[in-house]
Amino acid sequence: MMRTLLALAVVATAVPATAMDMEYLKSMAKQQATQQVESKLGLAQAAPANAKATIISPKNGDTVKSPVTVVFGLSNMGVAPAGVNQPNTGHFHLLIDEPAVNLAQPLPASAQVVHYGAGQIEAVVDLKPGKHTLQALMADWKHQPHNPAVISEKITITVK
Ligand SMILES: [Cu+2]
Repeated sequence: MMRTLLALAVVATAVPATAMDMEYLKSMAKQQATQQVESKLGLAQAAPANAKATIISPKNGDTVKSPVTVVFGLSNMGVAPAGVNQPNTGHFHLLIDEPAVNLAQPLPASAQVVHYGAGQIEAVVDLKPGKHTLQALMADWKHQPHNPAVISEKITITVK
């Protein structure tokens, strides 16, 4: 193992970095520095460009039976478990029946603000009969919504 590492280190230093590599390394360093500052100050992570959260299922207007399986969708960003500080990622939260949330603060956990901190992309929720609204909201490793918040359209469903 040690021998392999040494061999890799030699190869890495022997190959000169191309201009593109340098640009990549510089952007990575900048990203890491930004991330450290965000962590220290407890600031929201920047949302990746064009990041979009959706609820794939159920569909707006659907009539369903409880428990309801909710399938989340995400584009242009990744899913990471809570506690894992990785740029351009987050974990899903389900907002049930329009809870009041402050997007500038870490999200509280409640029956109406459900965290999927293991990185789940599907959830099963118990809902009472009647109309309910559902909305998916991403937040970073410290449960802080991104800036700007990556939040889905709000859907309304009826539970039989
Ligand atoms: Cu969370």
